[in-house]
Amino acid sequence: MGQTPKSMTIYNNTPLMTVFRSPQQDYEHLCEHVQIWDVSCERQVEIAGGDAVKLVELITPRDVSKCEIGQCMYIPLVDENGGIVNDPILLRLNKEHFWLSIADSNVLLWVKGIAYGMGYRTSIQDPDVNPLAIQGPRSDDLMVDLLGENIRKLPFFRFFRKTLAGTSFYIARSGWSGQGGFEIYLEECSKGLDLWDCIWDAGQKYNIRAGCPNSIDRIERGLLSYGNDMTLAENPFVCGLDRFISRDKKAECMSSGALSKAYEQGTTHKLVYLLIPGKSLTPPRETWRVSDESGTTRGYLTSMAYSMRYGGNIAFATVEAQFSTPGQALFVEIDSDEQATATVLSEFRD
Ligand code: THG
Repeated sequence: MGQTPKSMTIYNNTPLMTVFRSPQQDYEHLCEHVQIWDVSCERQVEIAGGDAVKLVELITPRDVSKCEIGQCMYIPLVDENGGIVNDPILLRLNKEHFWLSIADSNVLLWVKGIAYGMGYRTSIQDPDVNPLAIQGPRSDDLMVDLLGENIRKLPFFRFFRKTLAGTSFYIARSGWSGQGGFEIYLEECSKGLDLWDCIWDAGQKYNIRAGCPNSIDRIERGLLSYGNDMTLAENPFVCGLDRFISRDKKAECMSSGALSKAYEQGTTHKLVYLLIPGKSLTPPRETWRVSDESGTTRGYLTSMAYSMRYGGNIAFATVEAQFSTPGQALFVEIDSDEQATATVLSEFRD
């Protein structure tokens, strides 16, 4: 049971719904009630074995030794040149057993190749795990009804094991929205429909709807989308991910040389948060140029949505660093004969 989506995309070779009613209607419902999202496209890359810690430390500039069993950690993966490979959530299931819950790029083969090349003792697989997100302000009430009062005490980015609808799973307080909620990592795929129906029925009293990551909500919340707001061509300093780079990390990391250099040199570009006041603009099919007063190209939009809260279109854009100061006026080239004025609200998360 549920509703029919209006549009979808493909993410990690898996369908992902993008709109159910309209971005605005989906957003309003998400901010007030509770939604159930099929986010099985968030594939898991399982890393286990004696060298699992070494391998995870090698591929991220974050200090993974601080990650406890039962904890999630947002760990940008960075290559030897400083480029961002993916931005997964790491789940530490056990001392030498991890899942990387990945964004849309091929991490499995990247990690397998590195482990083989390094001669590490690891087992790396794509387990049949399908995440399901429960998001929105009534998520806690709904999950308390289903799993008991102690779920309320689950801290952000922690998980524990629970059973529902005849299947056991990890449930974490996480999710790709600004409205709070949980993610269930379903391992028994055959139990998926029963689990969905069980949550759906209990959710009726909270006005539950089927939903999906919402563009307005995620841009307002400042959640970056891999492949759009950051790619292999950007390093974490460009994208405001500085706080996920440990400067005192003890373990070997393949990006540390490139990132130290990038830090000293400073970046030529910065990801910024832009406000484009006025009417709701249709998100571009092709990349929209960002220019200065003279019409010279200074960067590109990477994501955009219309936000009632901001009374205009909010966007991420990668622009030349000297144009990234808050208050900077810029122009978005919508068409050869149409321009919109824009203002830099802030450097992303700086
Ligand atoms: N959940 C799961 N897997 C995922 C995503 C998810 N894989 C793909 C994609 N989303 C990965 N990207 C992100 C980006 C941001 C966050 C989570 C996944 C996030 N960030 C918090 C923030 O920015 O406020 C907290 C980051 C922190 O401070 O540690 O939640 O959503 N399973």
